[in-house]
Amino acid sequence: MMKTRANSADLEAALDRAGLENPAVREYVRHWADHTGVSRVEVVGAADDARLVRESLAAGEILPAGDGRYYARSYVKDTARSEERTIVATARPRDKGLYNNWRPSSEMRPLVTGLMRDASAGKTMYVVPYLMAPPGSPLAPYAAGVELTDHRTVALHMIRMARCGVEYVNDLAEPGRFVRGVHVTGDLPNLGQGTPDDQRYFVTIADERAILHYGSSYGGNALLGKIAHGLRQASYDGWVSEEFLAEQFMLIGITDKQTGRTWHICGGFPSASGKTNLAMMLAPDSLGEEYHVSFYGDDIAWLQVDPADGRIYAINPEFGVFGVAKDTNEVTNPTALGSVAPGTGVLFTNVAYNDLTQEVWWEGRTPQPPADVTGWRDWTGQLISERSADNAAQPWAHPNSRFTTTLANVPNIAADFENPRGVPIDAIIFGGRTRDREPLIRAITDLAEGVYDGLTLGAEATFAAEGVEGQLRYDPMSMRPFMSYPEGAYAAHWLRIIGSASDAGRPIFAHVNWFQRDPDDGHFLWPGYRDNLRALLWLMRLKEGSVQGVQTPVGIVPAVSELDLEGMSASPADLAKVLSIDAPRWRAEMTRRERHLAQFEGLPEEIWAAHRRVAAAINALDG
Ligand code: OXD
Ligand code: MN
Repeated sequence: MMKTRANSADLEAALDRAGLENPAVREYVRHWADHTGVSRVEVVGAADDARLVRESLAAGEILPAGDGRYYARSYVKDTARSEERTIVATARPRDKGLYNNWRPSSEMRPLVTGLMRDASAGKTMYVVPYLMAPPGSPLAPYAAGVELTDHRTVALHMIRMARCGVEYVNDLAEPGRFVRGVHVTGDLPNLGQGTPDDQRYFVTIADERAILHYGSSYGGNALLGKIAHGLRQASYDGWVSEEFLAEQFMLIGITDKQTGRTWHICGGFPSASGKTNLAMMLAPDSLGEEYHVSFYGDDIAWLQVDPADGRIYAINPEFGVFGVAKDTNEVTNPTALGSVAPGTGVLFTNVAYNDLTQEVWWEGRTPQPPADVTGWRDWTGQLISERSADNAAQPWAHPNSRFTTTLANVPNIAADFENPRGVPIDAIIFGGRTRDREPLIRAITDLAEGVYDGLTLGAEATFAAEGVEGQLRYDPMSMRPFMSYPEGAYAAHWLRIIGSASDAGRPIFAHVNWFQRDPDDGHFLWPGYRDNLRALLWLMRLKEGSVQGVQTPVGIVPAVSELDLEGMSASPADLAKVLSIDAPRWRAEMTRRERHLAQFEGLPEEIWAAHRRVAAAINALDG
C-alpha cells in the first residue's frame, strides 16, 4: 500500500495550530518531513502530555502501571546506549580525540541522511521544541533545540526530560540558533544490532549543531536533548565559545539547618558507581536534625564563571531523571522511589510488569521477586510462569531498565532548582567504584591536581571482557562516552574555566570512594549511602578551615576524629583502612596513569607536572 506523505497545506496548518512561529524551525520541519516521508506532523510540548499518554495507552504503546504511572517495553535488541555506533563528526580533522569516535561530517551527513530518506513513511513526525536549561539562564543560548522524532514514546520521554514547548523556540534572539536533532527509529528488527552489518548511526555533527540518530528508540540513543545535546553538543559549544563546561555530573546542596548556609557540590562518577543514589541521598537519621540534603540533578551539569562574583555556577540543564531501576529500593534510594510514586506520570521501561495488577518490579526492588508469579511478565513480555527451565534464572527486568520522571517529583528537590543563574559550586568531586587503594575521600586544593584527578578517574573493570579484574577502566571526568573534542584540549579548557574563577570562588576538588572492601571477607569497609554525607561534610569543613586533615601525596584525608560519626557503626580498623594510603598499590597505579595520559595529544604541561609531583611524593612514601 502506498503510504501518503504529509501534504504541505496540512503541515503548515499543524505548525500554525501549535503556534510555532520561528521561521527557521518551520523550514527545518518542512525539510525533514519531506526527507523522512512522514504522513503527518504534530508539534508537541508539555501541555500535550495527557493527550499523548491517552493515545499511547489506546495504541498499546504504553501500559498503565497503577495510578498515573506507565510502562513501556523497548525492542529486545534495543535496550541501551550504543557507544560503538556513536560518532562525533565535524569538518575539522583536528577535532579527533581518543574517545570521541570522530569522523568527517562530509562522510557522515550523506550516509545518515541517506538511511533516513523515507524511513518514517506512514508515521507521524513529532516536533519537540525544548530548552536544556532553566528559562532565563545565561547559558540558554546554547540550550534551545528541536527534536524531530517518529516515535510517540520518545516524545513522552522528552516531555519528562526537558522543558518542552513552542515557547522555548519562538522568541530566540537568533531564530536559527537551535540544535537540530533528528531521530528516526528505523526498522528495528532488521538493523543488525551488534553485528558487523550494524546499520545504526548516532551522529552529532558538532560544528553544525545537528544531531542525526538512526536505528533505535531507546533512551540515550533517542532522547536527543539529554546526552547528544546536553553533553556532546554542549561540551563542544562550551569549548568553542570558551564559555562553559558541560559534564556528566550530579549536583546536590547540603544545608546546615542551624546557620541556613548551603554548600553545593557537583561531580562525576562512571556508570554503576552510584551517582544517582548519591544525588538523591538523604542525611543519615542521626544528622537529620542538623543537615538537609537537596537534589538538583543526577546526570548533567553545565558550569560557568559568573564575572559578578568570580564563582563557578552550575545548572542542571535537564528537567527529569532517567534513572536505572536495578537495585533501587528503600535503603539504596528512598527518594527515587518517592519520585515514581502514584500520580507522578513516571514512565518505566523494560522492568517486569504484572498484567493483572499493573505492578512493576525489578531486581533489587525487594530481596526476592514476587512469590506469586501470576500475571508477571519479564521485560521481554514473556510470562514468568511459562519460562523454560533454562531461562528460569534470567533476570525479570533488564539490567538497564529505567524510570523516567520529572525533577519536581523528587521529594527532596531543591527549592531553587529552577534558578536561572544556577547555584555556586563549593566542591567538585570525582568517584569510582574501587575495591582497594582509593581512600574514602581525599581533598585536592590545587587546580591542576584536581583536573589531573578527574582525567585519571575510572571504575574497576567488572567483566573479563572489559579489562583485567581490579584495574581501572579510565573514564576521564566520567565523560568517556560523551567526549566531543580531543582530551588534551578538554584538559586545557577545564584549567581555563575553573582557573578563571577568583581565588576565593574556586571550588575544592575531592576524590571519593564508598566501595573499599576487606580483602579477606569482602565486606564493605564503609557503610555507604546516607553515611556518605559524613565525608562530604568533612570536605566542607576542610574548605572552611575548621579541620586540617592529614596531608598525603594524593591529597588531604580526614583524621578519624574529624569525621562526624555519631550514629554510625564502623570498626576502628575499617575506618583506619579507608583513611590510609596504600603506597605499593598507588605506585602501580601511577605507572598505568602515565600510559593512560600519554595517549592524549597536547595534554597541558600543568597536568604532566601535577602527575610528576604526585608520583614523586608517592615514591617518597615508605612501604
Ligand atoms: C547514561 C544515562 O547512559 O544517563 O549515562 O542514561
Ligand atoms: Mn548518565
